[in-house]
Amino acid sequence: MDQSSIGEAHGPDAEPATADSGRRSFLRTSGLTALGAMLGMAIPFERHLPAGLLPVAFAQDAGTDFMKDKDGLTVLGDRPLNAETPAHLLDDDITPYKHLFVRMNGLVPQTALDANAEGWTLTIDGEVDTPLKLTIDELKSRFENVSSRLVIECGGNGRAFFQPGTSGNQWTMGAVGCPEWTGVRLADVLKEAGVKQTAVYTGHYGNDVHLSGDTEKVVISRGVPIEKALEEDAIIAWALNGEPLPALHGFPLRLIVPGYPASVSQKYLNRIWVRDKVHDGAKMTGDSYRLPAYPVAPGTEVPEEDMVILTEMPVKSVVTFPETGASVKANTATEVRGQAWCGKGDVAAVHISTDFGQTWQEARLDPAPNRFAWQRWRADVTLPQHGYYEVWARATDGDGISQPPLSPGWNPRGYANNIQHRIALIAEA
Ligand SMILES: Nc1nc2c(c(=O)[nH]1)N[C@H]1C(S)=C(S)[C@@H](COP(=O)(O)O)O[C@H]1N2
Ligand SMILES: [Mo]
Repeated sequence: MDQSSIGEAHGPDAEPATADSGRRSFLRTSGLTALGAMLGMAIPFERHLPAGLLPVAFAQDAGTDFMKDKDGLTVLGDRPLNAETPAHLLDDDITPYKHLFVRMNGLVPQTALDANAEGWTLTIDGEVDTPLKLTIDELKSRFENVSSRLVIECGGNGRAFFQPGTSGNQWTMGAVGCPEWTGVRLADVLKEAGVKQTAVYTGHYGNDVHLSGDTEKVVISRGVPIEKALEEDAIIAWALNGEPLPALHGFPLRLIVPGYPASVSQKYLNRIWVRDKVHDGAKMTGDSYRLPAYPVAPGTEVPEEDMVILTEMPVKSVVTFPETGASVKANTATEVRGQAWCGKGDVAAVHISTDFGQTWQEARLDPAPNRFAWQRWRADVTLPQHGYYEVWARATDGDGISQPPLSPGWNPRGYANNIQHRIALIAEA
């Protein structure tokens, strides 16, 4: 890691380095400091470590082992680590670990790197009758265990297609996946704590490390309206496809709140704070995960007070087979297939076009195995003569709203782009 870059501002959300806060000084006198705790050992000379300077032991980039069990992902950045999945690698009904996109806002915590869940607890506090502090064993034994396939999609998926461009990771179509998650229902745990009448929102916390290395700074802390949290789909998960959560995906616990941008699906989860107002944690305010309250012309500067929180993600689909650029035989039926999903739950229909949107053919759409899983669609296409074609896919939700051929709803930070996915197909004579 380049020492000179340590502690630099990272993107629009970065905060200036701060001097020691009271809590940090307290931790310093209590033996193992927070930084030391993350390293798993004392740092005897920590008092000489300039504020905000990150121990090189925390160096994390794509050059390390992080991506070694990932397969075919496109790395967009290595600090923080972000990688998306090419559409043709999203063909599985259950996304395997190796093909699941990675979105880190900070650094993977040492506990996850060590797969060390010893003493891990999840605190539920705030507007509840009985605050809870649960070990993972207690979570597993006191609540019904559930497994479901739930889509997670980054709010910025599709950002790369906005014109003019907006800042942030230039995700194309691949910041999405649908693994099977195992855990307990968030609603069951909240009910056990007893949600008070005054509860308005949840606030989620994890133990990942801010890019500055400053342990006082929260990497990301988002939340959802309490009504959403009390729906039965959201889960507090400890397993992905039957295995303990991998380090990159939130070991040992994470939230999966389907339908909303995946930024609410807190990894490394150790606290859910039930708030009596809209949560105001890191990346809940300003332009983060917010959209203008009204349509704006592309490029418009929108006053902060006119921005509203992005909640339900729009209906969307990907073509997962064939791979873009593939050759097929003209005048012969060829299977085209993909996945479709929607922040409201189920998808109503998928149509495809091979003539740049002039005509549309309805695809066969499988029912979802559970709400908020993506749905397989298939269609047989016959291309009339040799030459260049495109397959465009268009999913429609239960309210008749479907994907547009151009990026809809330009917004300053490039969220919620559900533009139709297009692949190229070459028909050979
Ligand atoms: N603790 C923590 N949770 C987090 C994040 C993070 O940086 N830290 N990133 C969020 C965002 S923006 C996304 S898109 C998803 C990505 O989940 P994945 O990396 O498991 O695919 O995790 C969310 N949960
Ligand atoms: Mo995200």
